[in-house]
Amino acid sequence: MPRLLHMADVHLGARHDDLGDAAAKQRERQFAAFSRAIDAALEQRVDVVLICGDLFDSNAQPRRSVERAAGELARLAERGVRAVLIPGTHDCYDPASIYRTFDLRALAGLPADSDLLTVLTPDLPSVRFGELDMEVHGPIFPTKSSTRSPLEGFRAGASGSPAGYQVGMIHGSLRVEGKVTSDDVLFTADEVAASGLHYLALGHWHSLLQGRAGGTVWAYPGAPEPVALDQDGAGHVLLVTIDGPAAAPSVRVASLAVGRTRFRRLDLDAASTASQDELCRRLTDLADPDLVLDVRLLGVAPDLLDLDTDEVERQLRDRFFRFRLRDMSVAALPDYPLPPEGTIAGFLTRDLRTRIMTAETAGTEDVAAETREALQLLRILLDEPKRVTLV
Ligand SMILES: [Mn+2]
Repeated sequence: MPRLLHMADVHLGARHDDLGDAAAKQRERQFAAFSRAIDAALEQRVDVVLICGDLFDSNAQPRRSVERAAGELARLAERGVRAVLIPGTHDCYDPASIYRTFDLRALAGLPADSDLLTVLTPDLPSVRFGELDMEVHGPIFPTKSSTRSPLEGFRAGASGSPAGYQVGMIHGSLRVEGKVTSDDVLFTADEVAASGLHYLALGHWHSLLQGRAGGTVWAYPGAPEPVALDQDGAGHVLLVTIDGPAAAPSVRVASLAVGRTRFRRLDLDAASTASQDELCRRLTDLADPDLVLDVRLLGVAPDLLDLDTDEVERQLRDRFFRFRLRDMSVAALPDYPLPPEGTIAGFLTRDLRTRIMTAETAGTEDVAAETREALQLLRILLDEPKRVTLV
């Protein structure tokens, strides 16, 4: 009964150009998640760890970073846990591949013939662990992308080797009609169903997803720690248990959380927001250095709510791992007596109101919101011109 820990898309050494000063911090968080994944493998006493591509964010990494990663893999080897890696798209097996430049097995202190650490390549597309009655296949291309499916003509167990548990590793996209139709490496559910694999360990998508095609269970664990801040399905590795006779085993997949970053989307009603200060106080109560908080202000904003979202973001930035505020509220319609008809103000107010109603009826909400704002601005210009600065 082999037990596997499946991870992918760790992206060690990611540059995070968009994060500025926080980039180094995020790289350390990613390494820490990798380290926790190794801890989890040891705690769970798995037999094999599968790393399905993009362990490194690029093929150009300093030697000390590769040594540090190899040090983590050595912790598995010391306890007799095997690891199998495949190159991905970021660390692809092109002529400059990090897996050609560095010998991970040697860096992990293992002899050249050790089966404790294996990098699958076009020259070594599969490895067999007799003790576990298991074969691991990695149909790898020597290029970043391919027009051919990695599963084209593939059939596990057809190589004449003794049958056993059949596991595949691919870094690429499962074709989903209408959703995923082009990518660097693409394969179909039909090909998965015909693969003869019992479990297909996938990488490339950064959020957790699993499914079944024919007799094959497939899963993407997602990134152990989010690589970009919109990857709210990231933060996991998978524990895979293959049970029963090798001819028709059952496969169980469970996720383990290893990432620290958490995500929360919060929709607030603008109508119940008294002032910017009050909003800041309310959000400060949620302060958490591991939280990515994405706030949307919706509904109808009171006339007197004067909000500077950039300023709120500046004030709250240090209280969260990442904080974003989007003001998607619309301005209130006038609830005061309209200026008399026949005056310019009266004509403009009525004209704008009609346009708002027309836009709302037609469902063009962006036009309606913009016109509401124009109407609100008109009222302020007429009543409190000193509040308005024209730039
Ligand atoms: Mn990736």
